[in-house]
Formats: sequence, C-alpha cells, structure tokens
Amino acid sequence: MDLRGVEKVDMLEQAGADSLHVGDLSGTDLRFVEARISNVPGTPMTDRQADRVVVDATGTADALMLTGSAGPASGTVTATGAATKITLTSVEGDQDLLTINGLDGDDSLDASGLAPGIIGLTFNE
Ligand SMILES: [Ca+2]
Ligand SMILES: [Ca+2]
Repeated sequence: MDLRGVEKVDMLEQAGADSLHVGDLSGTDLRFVEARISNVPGTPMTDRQADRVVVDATGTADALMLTGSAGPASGTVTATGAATKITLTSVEGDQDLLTINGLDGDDSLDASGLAPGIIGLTFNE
C-alpha cells in the first residue's frame, strides 16, 4: 500500500478474532489510523473474540502515551507519540490485546491515562 499523501486511514475490522499490525509509519504522510476492532457490523454488539493489535513505533527514541476510556459496551484506546496517532474503538477489555513495539532508541510508554481493564497491554521497549 503506497501511503504517500494519505493522512488518515479508517479500518473496519470484521467480526471474529482479527489481527491488525500497524508498522512504523514515520516515512509516510499518514498521521491518523482508526480501527474499530470488535464491532459486529450492523449491530451494537461486540464480537467476544480476542482481537490483536500490534503497533510499531519508530527506530528513534519515542515518548509514547496511551489514553483510554470505557464505554457502556466497549472502550476506546488512543496511542500517541510515534509518527501516527492510532485510535482503537470498540475495544473489549477482557478480550482484546494491544502490543506496542518501541523498536530502536530509548523508548518510554506512559499508560497512566489508560484505565485498568480497557485492553490487554504489552510493551516491548
Ligand atoms: Ca474483540
Ligand atoms: Ca523507538
């Protein structure tokens, strides 16, 4: 996918256990990625499946920040600090998993704005 000139991508995951990998986008013009990871299309329901999202930061020092909040049926998680802002919606805190790879550089992750139980989090510094 050639992303030059593209600044925002909306991704709609389908019902079922999905995996989404957002690579290091620092060489592109992409600034926003949004993905609804657990919604069942056409319904207000979530899929009750373990969706996995992997986000790669950049090859230099990243000061990453995660924020999140729980809604009535699902939560929202936003990751900032790398080249691209990533927003996940329709997140099932007891099912879905987020892995952040800092890659090279002296990376840090501030998850103090992420309430417990919003998403299963792994940070590979
Ligand atoms: Ca799910
Ligand atoms: Ca890094």
